[in-house]
Amino acid sequence: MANSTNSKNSTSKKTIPKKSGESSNFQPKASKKVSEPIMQENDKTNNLKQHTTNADGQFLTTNTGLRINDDQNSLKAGDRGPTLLEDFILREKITHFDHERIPERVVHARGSGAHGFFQVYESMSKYTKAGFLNDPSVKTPVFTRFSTVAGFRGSSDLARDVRGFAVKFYTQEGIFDLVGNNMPVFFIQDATKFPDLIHAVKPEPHNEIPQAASAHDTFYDFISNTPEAAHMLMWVMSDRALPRSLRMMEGFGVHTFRFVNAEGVSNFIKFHWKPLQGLHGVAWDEAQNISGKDSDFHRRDLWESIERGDFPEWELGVQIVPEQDEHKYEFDLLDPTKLIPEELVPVMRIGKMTLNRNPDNFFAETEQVAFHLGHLVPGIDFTNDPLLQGRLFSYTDTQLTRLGGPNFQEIPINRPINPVVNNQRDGHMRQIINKGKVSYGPNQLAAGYPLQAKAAEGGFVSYPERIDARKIRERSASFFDHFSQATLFFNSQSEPEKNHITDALSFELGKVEDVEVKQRMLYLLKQIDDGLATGVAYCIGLPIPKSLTIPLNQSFPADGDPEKYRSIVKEGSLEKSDALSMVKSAVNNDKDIRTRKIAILAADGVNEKNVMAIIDALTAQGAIGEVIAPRLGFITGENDTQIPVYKSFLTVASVLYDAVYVAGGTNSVATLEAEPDAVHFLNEAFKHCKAIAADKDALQVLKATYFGRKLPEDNSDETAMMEGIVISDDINKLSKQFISAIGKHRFWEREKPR
Ligand code: HDE
Repeated sequence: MANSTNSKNSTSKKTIPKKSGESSNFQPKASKKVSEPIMQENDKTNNLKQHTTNADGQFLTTNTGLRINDDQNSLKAGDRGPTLLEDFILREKITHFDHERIPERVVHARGSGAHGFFQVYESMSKYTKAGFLNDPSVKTPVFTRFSTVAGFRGSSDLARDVRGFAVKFYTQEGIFDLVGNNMPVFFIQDATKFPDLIHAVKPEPHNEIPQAASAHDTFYDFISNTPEAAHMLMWVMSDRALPRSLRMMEGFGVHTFRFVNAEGVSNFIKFHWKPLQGLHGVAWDEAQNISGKDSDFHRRDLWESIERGDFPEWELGVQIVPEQDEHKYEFDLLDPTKLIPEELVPVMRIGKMTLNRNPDNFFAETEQVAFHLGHLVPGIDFTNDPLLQGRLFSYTDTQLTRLGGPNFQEIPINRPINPVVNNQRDGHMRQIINKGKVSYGPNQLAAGYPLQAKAAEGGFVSYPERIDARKIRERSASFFDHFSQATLFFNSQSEPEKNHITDALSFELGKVEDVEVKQRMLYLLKQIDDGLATGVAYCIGLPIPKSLTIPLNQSFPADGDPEKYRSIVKEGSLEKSDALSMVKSAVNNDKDIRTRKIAILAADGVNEKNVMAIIDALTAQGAIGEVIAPRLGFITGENDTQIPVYKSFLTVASVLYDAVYVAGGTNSVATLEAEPDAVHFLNEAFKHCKAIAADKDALQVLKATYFGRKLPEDNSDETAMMEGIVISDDINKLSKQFISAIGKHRFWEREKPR
């Protein structure tokens, strides 16, 4: 690794030439050895500490440090008189308040972040010289921000949408940002279409409706004229767009990047994040209800799990394609609407990220953090993916407005841990005090400092890719297969997952008002899968058109030949890829129920022994059991034990839980059976295919539900009444079976037969 100084007891040092006042040469001759500090996980936290403050034990002051005597009353001419302009304390306070808001991100406005660290498993020096990927003893601090794309800053977490997955690595060689999504492909192939895509998906400009939703005319008008979006559309209509938790979703770098090693050898790579909490989604009906019951559901879940010490973890994976294989596949590696199926190139898991600290201040950290693909370290480089290339412009540009000027890198969360030294100066809100009269290079007056670093000294050198080309506005013909991978994605899903996609499209197009747009969409869906198009056509009550008067693909120049831009359907080498299905992909710990939330329905007279036994059994598995009763406070068990109530039916709903247990006890059961909220709670849990357990004497509560009549009359020998519903008078047996049912996440086969 170039400039590696990371290993413990490291003696390796970076050489920085020493200033020589005598020298008339720009490159000083003498040199000084500077040993670099060993990088550790708390380095960024310590770095942030100098900017952190609190009011403990302190007097209230103005911004100039003047102690304030009265913060309750403004300065007036008499106690009933007008307020005086002289009141500089009032004016300072109000002025600051008036300017508290900054523009929200134009996309990815709603987000949640956390601190943590990344550690590589073993040196990747064979492929990359990036220091943080070379030394397994180094814990590189990270700040990660998850987001939705379309909604405003105050919108619901559970919108059907792509999720941003942006990681800032504070490495010893500078900041590396991996600014990805929870889906491995994107809607468009060229950056110039991004404003169109976002204008189409955002609330419609005349009435600003709908919020955080793609189910409207302008989005499908754009999509139905943009067949390159077909593959991404499948992902967004799948349950990937409805994560159970930010901790339970995958992440992807999307574009093809390069790793470059110390010898200058480059390999193409795709980045992946694999969640160790499992990979799970929720049902669409559930997502809509969560948005009403707790629109901070994902933010709260991330925050609470870190506070509890259940630190979320992801493994960083890479797919590596040697340079000579660039043209080996039927898709183009530079096309961001294509993925490399894991069956063709397996994902190598190379390290792990752990998020273990919540921000101290949402605005200062999560809101002000600025990501950018161009935050790069030696050993990682770009490809010519036209979407990636356009992003390289956008991310700095947007911060100038959002964060107010060119010094946004000086905001504490955005500062690297290693020194920043250059001749950039001044601008709004400059924080650093640069000494000396020299702010240019080359210079002689400052002996040439700051110096350019050679590659061996850690200087970044772009990969010298050979380019021999004409300057043209064109897409490569290798980008025109818009449907093969959309079909591959659809075919790779389990039956319930396919049904969810059909339902999602029926919902979305059901909300579209323009008939022509709907029909174009049906035509487009038919190119992906006949059954899918037929299913959606049936639900929205329209026929699939046989042909279109205006060609499907509108992404061609004014005097381009539409024939040339026709979508080509290529036969892929794969018919199915299990890794594309959340249900089928074998993600680590999927059976694990750690951090799952289980509702325990109870009322006065409950069988407290069983309540405690279930809570203990769940806690032993790392899950969380919460007692929910008709009112807050305490309920009294059948043996007079006082049991604290965590939430009442008024403040929570079944959609906020992963599974439900109904405890026995004559009076409790009678209350719950007659309590519409308790019955509704169970109905929803059943509808959303969740595990349900009940003590045998609580069976009558289940019988009061809409699915009660589906339960077998005689269950004398069986614990499992039907898939995912367990009942028993033996609490140990019940706990075991219930835990195994929760581990299966959902029982989708319960959904209506089609
Ligand atoms: Fe972004 N994107 N994007 N994007 N993006 C932004 O930058 C943009 C794209 C992604 O938590 C903005 O700082 C263009 C793909 C994430 O702060 C903006 C194009 C992927 C985040 C911007 C894309 C992403 C952003 C808005 C097409 C997945 C949130 C605020 C060429 C690989 C980062 C900001 C955070 C944010 C531009 C496409 C991911 C406007 C022009 C593809 C996770 O600069």
